[in-house]
Amino acid sequence: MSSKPLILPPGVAGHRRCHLTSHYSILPPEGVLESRIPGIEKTVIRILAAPSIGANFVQMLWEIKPGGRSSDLGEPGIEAFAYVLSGEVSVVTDVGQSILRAGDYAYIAPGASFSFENATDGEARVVWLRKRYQILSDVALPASFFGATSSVERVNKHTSGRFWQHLLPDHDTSFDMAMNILSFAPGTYFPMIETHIMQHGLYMLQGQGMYQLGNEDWHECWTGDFIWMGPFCPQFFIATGWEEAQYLLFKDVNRNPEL
Ligand code: UGY
Ligand code: MN
Repeated sequence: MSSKPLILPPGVAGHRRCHLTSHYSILPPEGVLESRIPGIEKTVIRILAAPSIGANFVQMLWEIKPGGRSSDLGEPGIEAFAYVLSGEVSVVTDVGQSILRAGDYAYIAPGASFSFENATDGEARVVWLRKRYQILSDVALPASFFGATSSVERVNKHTSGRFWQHLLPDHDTSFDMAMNILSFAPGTYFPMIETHIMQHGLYMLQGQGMYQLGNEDWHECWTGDFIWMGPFCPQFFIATGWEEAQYLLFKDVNRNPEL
């Protein structure tokens, strides 16, 4: 029998990883305790970002148990996005019903209805995001739709080994948010430290890496971690580990900053 040691990533640096500042947060999943929300049944809810920490959106993780379901979660003026991490969930919106599996998603237009049900005998895990839609007086509201990551093109924009998938229409100003999947081959990194007014809600889908957040803080992160980045938070990522790192990234876009 081989005596080769089994190497169990992901941690190569730090293990006290939870961190909250006024500019960003990093939340490893094990520390995010359960919430309850009226209208959602048989579902463990972990709230990851909310206006109370400075975010201009709400993001949460749902662990929907067999038989878990919701009433209509639509709210006037609020748009939403659901991304399935694992399992299978039936979703009903104003544009119909769909069975969503890992990598499938739904955009729910401002004010539109949304409800879900897990009719399987396994757990379904869903990332859920809500945001107050910023109306443009001369532009029609976007419409709800269902999508699948597997049919969204992977685009390489500049440095090699890094890819974007735009889950919502890119360069369509009726949308005031972007939801992108960013992928990084091991060892690849941003070409610059980003600083931008747009906020981020980042959910690590796969792999691991080192994130610079703020002026000089480095945080190791891996699958299942959540990061909120506030306006102008300096940010830089390098993928470590042996597999492609991937994260789902919310970004508020396409609007003139309010005065
Ligand atoms: O599009 C972005 O802002 C992206 N490159 N930022 C990030 O991944 N932190
Ligand atoms: Mn960014």
